[in-house]
Amino acid sequence: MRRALTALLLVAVAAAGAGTAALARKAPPHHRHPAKHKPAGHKHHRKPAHKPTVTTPAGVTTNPSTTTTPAPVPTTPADTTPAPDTTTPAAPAPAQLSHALGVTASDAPGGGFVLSLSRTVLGSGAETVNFVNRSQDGHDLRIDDAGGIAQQTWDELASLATPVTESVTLAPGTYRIYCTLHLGMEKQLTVQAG
Ligand SMILES: [Cu+2]
Repeated sequence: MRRALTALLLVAVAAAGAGTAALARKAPPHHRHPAKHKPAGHKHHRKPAHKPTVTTPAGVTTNPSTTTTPAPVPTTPADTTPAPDTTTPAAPAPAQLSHALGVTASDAPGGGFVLSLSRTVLGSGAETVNFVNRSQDGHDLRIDDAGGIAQQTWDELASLATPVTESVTLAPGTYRIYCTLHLGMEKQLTVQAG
């Protein structure tokens, strides 16, 4: 009988495998933990319990005032956070000026034609301007400075023709970019230093 039982136990242990191992791991800590915790926990509880009882009669009113002091602390980090944010965007702003412009001629939904720009502000200097005609009619393009003097011109592009890229050097100022064939097909372009 004993042999049969031990055999069964061995089989059970082998079959359980990890299960028994887990149980074996769980068992020892259970026994150890209560033993360690009990003395440690009791000591900790007793020590603070003694101190408050001694200090309570000395100054009960001083303790609440010190606990409310940490409240102003959160305002200090809040003040330091916005400071780096305001200084950071100021510097990279001039670097964002582009020197590339896309100009597209297209048919307006309600009739007529529309000229649209990929951006309305460029950095001064050498510019690359790409003229695209998506309209069902032909359009040309011209860039004039504020005095009406042409800075660059494009010949008429047939409907859906291959886009034409031209280079032009523009100084800071305001420019008029337009199609000479259709009144109202125009946009204003601003060139800034950079
Ligand atoms: Cu036009």
